[in-house]
Amino acid sequence: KQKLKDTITEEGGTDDLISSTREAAAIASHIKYHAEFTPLYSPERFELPKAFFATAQSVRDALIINWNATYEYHEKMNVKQAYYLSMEFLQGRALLNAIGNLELTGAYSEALRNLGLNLENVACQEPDAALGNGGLGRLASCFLDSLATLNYPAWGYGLRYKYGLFKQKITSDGQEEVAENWLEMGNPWEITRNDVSYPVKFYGKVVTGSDGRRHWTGGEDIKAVAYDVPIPGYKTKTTINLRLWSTKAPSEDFDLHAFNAGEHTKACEGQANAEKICYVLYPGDESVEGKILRLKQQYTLCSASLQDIIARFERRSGGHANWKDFPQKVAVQMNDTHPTLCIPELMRILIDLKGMSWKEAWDITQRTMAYTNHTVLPEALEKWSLELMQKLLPRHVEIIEMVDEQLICSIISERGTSDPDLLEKKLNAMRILENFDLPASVADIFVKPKADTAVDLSEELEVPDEAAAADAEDELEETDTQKKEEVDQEPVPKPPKMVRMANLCVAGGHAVNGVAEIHSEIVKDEVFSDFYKLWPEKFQNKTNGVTPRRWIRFCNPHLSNIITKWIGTENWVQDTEKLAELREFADNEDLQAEWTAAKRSNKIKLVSFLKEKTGYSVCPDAMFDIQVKRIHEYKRQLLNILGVVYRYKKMKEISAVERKAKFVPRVCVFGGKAFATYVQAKRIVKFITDVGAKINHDSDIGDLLKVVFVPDYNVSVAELLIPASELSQHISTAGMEASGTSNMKFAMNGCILIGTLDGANVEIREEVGEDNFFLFGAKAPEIAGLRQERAEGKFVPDARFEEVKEFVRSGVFGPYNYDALMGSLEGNEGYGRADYFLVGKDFPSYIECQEKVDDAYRDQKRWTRMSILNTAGSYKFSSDRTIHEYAREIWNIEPLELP
Ligand code: 4GP
Repeated sequence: KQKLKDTITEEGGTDDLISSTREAAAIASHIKYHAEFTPLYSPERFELPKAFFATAQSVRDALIINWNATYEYHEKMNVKQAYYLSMEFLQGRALLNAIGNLELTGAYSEALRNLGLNLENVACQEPDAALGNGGLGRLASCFLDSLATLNYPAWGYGLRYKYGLFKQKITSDGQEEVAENWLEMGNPWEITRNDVSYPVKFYGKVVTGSDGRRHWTGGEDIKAVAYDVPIPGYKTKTTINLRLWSTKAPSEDFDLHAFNAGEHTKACEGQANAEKICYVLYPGDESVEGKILRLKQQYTLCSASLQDIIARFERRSGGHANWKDFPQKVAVQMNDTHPTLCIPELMRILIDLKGMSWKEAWDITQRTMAYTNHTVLPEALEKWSLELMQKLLPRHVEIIEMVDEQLICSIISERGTSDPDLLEKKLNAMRILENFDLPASVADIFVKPKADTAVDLSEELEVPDEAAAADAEDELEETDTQKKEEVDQEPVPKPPKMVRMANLCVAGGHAVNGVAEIHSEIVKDEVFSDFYKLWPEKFQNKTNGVTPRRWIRFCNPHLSNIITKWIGTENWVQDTEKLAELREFADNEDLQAEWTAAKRSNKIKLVSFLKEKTGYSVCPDAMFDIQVKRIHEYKRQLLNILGVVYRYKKMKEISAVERKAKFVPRVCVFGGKAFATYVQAKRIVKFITDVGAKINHDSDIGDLLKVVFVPDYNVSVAELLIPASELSQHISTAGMEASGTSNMKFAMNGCILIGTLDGANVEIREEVGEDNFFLFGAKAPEIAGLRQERAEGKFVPDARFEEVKEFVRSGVFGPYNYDALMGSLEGNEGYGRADYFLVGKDFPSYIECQEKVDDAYRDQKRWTRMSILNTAGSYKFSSDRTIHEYAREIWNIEPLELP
């Protein structure tokens, strides 16, 4: 009886007891069947790893039924379908999510109990599918969940990396990266599709055939093989597909003669070459080999996916494809610039293989493609060396050159040629090809006039760069010959010719969107301001969202049940607007008591996790203050840890009694990975762990302050940390964080944010109310001026900032040399840009804001009210809302529910 009651509590629903018992019994026998017939482990032992595989296999069977039904129905109805192309999908674990979406959590829990196991322990066996790096990849995964839940005809396409994002180990030297072999024990969620594969070509040459078309021939061919991952929607049969490509050599590539002659490595070369394309996400690209590999990855994703999409389009058209209809049947979303090659690839297929004219092909391409920008960091706006691209993808470069030329014509016709300087500036900013002479056809109509007279431009035909060079020659003749010799001896090297992928995306698609309101404004006004003037109709905002299934319902069942009870329905999991109804109970003492109890139980769970992973014991009564995200200077983990150091220093300066009275006990948790070659980010990790090692062992401090760096932060760690968090930090330099999505997850779980007016923080604050958000720091429009001031040496640092740096330098935190870190905050010689991320500027307002946080936390009633209002105000940040917006405003697709 008790077991059945527990089942009901876990499901939060009112399942019929008898049918649920039957269901559990059926599931248990299904699991046992797989334990016996899926020979992953010794058949005698039914231990946790084996139990996980057997359980997953049984869930997969259920998914496959829905997945096939969805596919068949979409095929039959032949409706427009959206394709989300992304180099990253940060899926995390699938088991609890799948059974949750299938509404089988209670039944599985009971089935496993009947087999003597606990569902949570079984679920922990699953390795995270970490085919992503950060927010962009996790967003893609949230979108898949929403697309399925909302019954949209849509698929994801990505790459099946053999190794996930690295495993992060924390040693006395800081972060160490270890390969993450997530597929080692097999992946129960994927379906190998040896029947679905496409050739992908690299290198070779382009010739004009007797049919007048361009033919790309020779070179190196590999094969992209599909691996399908069913993605179930919540409370719906719709189960969509995430198709991941893996690369192989065509079978004829195996050199049997060489092998038999003992040349084993040579014989397998083709295979090794092909397979390495899908080894890792973002292989190091310092070397030419690394660059080639990345470009090969991008092209594999684009080429295989488009071939697949086109094959489906043709099949669904019953062999009478009307290509003009293609954009009415297909929408392709490019998640950041990594899938940009889709644009020239679609053009190539349409022109060279389907025989279309440039104009027709361009119209179809533009109407099909759309691009999402996820960052304003200039270093992240991809550029590829033209030379390299020309070797690897010669036909695509021809097409890109034509797109560039076409773009130049659009710019010229829009701007006119009356102000050539301005025009030249525009062209330099907007062209797809960088450091490139103007094409001859355009040089005919564009001429840079001498001086400032408005000459008739159409008369002069010289290419501007050459004209400039000639001017330089004239000048030289007037100066002394010695100088000329100097110049002759040391010609200024020409900057390399590059292809700007983002510009190609903007030109080749019909929509460009940012991921939060403030970011979309920056995209329009700064990143692509010239394009915005040219094509304002292309630019949109789509504020990010997160799936409430994974990010509250399943990761925080305790709080979810309370919400269901107070709102009176569980529908809020699909219709998050209902969360706003919690507002009216924010002061209710009963709700407050339940709310606090849920938070406490989540904190207690985290306490044991932290102990297990780091050895540190922390007190669940302290405030849990968490910052988890990729380690990056703009995200300013450094500001956070310097704030902690300042707090520690102040604690040490007073007596134990005063200390207790003045400070609220805190556990400061950090987590996140630094990109392997990002030296400064790795120094930050080292610094945080050193500070933790010192403070956590200081007996004066005890439970008043603890600093814990959680190693190997990933999706499943986030699922544990977020529900337990009370304060979370989103403190990027204003204007630099495109949106953030963990801020949404934290708010949803009743956590209060401290943050700058950046990314989605702005909108979160609007929704949860100013009083329920701790705001500090410079605002986005002030940043440029502040940087200028900083660079000119006019910045006067706050005494507290100087004090904290001095303290760090005094060696309290160990022998490691922090000069490079502290120096970056000052712009000392050799440390580059002076505090580009404005840590020094924001430090005083940050620590003052942290004092307000302490005050608020002392009043637990007020804090709990703030916490409830954060959950209530998070309703807007469901990825269901975001996906509806993409579907309506970019893709033009409709939901299609299975009968
Ligand atoms: C991230 C942004 O940094 C983050 O603000 C945003 O929420 C997320 O994309 C999803 O839109 N960018 C990346 C990246 O992950 O690699 O550029």
